[in-house]
Amino acid sequence: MPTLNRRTLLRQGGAALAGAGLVTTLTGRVGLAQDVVKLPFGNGDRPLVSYPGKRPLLQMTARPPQLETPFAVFNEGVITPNDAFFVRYHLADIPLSIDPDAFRLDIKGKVNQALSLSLADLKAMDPVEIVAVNQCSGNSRGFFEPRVAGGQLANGAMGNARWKGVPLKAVLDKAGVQAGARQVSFDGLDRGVNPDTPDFVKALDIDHARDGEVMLAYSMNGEDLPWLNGYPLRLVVPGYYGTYWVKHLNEIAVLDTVYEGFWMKSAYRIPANACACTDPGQAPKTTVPINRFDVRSFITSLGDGARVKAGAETMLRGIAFDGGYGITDVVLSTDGGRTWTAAKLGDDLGRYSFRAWQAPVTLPAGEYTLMVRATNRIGQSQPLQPLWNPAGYMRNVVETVRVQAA
Ligand SMILES: Nc1nc2c(c(=O)[nH]1)N[C@H]1C(S)=C(S)[C@@H](COP(=O)(O)O)O[C@H]1N2
Ligand SMILES: [Mo]
Repeated sequence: MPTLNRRTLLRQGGAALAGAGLVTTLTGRVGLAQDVVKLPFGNGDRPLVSYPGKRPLLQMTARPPQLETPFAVFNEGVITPNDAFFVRYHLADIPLSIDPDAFRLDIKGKVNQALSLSLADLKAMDPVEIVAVNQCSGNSRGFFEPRVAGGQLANGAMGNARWKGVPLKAVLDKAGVQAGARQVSFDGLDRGVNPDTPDFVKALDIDHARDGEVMLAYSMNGEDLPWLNGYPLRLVVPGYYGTYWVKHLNEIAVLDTVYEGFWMKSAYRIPANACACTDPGQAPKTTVPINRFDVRSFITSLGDGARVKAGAETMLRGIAFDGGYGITDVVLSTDGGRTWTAAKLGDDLGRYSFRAWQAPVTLPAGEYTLMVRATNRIGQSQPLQPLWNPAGYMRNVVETVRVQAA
């Protein structure tokens, strides 16, 4: 339904600065929900709502905006269009206007020279580009059995884009990291409405922060970052869950301690074991911060319940990705996992990107359980039975699509 609060919020945010000219605001209306998508789990009704800069997406919450990409988008190509890219926020006080000329990224803490960099300063540095998947830790959480608390997402809290910006390392080197540095923390312009809500701040170990791949991105698929994806600057942490990809990034601090804020110490932690799992219903004894993606693959060309022409060749298509080792194999089963055949991989856009795959199948009349399973360069693959953890993170069971050939 129309989100009255949200619309008023947008109007006020825009009106306060209308005419200022130099200020970029989140303008446009939140569209009326035209349709409702039914996700295949309890309480799965999601209105399709269009936000500024976005085509209609599945709205999980309005305050803050949390939007999921309709799954059919992933069959259109391996790059997710900016207007279809999912949106996730924790805190309701998101920035509604930013002056790109006045915007500064501050770098402080255990550095020789604190810096305050403008967008122009950042854009004057040597740019780098990388194609990388951003995926929420809780992507697919709605499929957990037994159910778990948290955003009930289907498989659309992921996307793949070409990010452009400067290596975080280059900026840290400019500031001069001091001996004894252990972590780097990242904060953006959003806040909680209630002052007691912990600010969304994330941290990376110093070696990770300086690996040359972690990026301060100002562009996505050749355009400015969409507002709701972190305009004007966000962290890109290739191969790592989206929680680290801090949006509207304006403050970086080099620390000689391990950062202990809520979003690192209490939230976004996984069981400290090889499967990141527990017995259903059990809490883990020890936890570590969530980190790299596990391996996933999807059939995108057919949805559950689809019909194909019996006896004719059907080209099955889909995507696969992992935490950055690179997908080496995708196999497909049409008999519920008894036998598997290799799919053909599409163009390699780099080890952090979605990798397209395709496989021709010819199915005599009948019902079929299609399954897809990917393996990466270090031999990691996907479990045939779903793994469970209380936060509903890292789902990567082999996906199943039931189809009928007639
Ligand atoms: N400033 C800020 N950055 C943030 C968050 C947030 O709440 N605030 N959420 C994180 C989480 S959990 C995810 S999954 C990604 C989602 O990125 P997107 O909204 O661009 O798709 O943003 C991350 N960056
Ligand atoms: Mo997330």
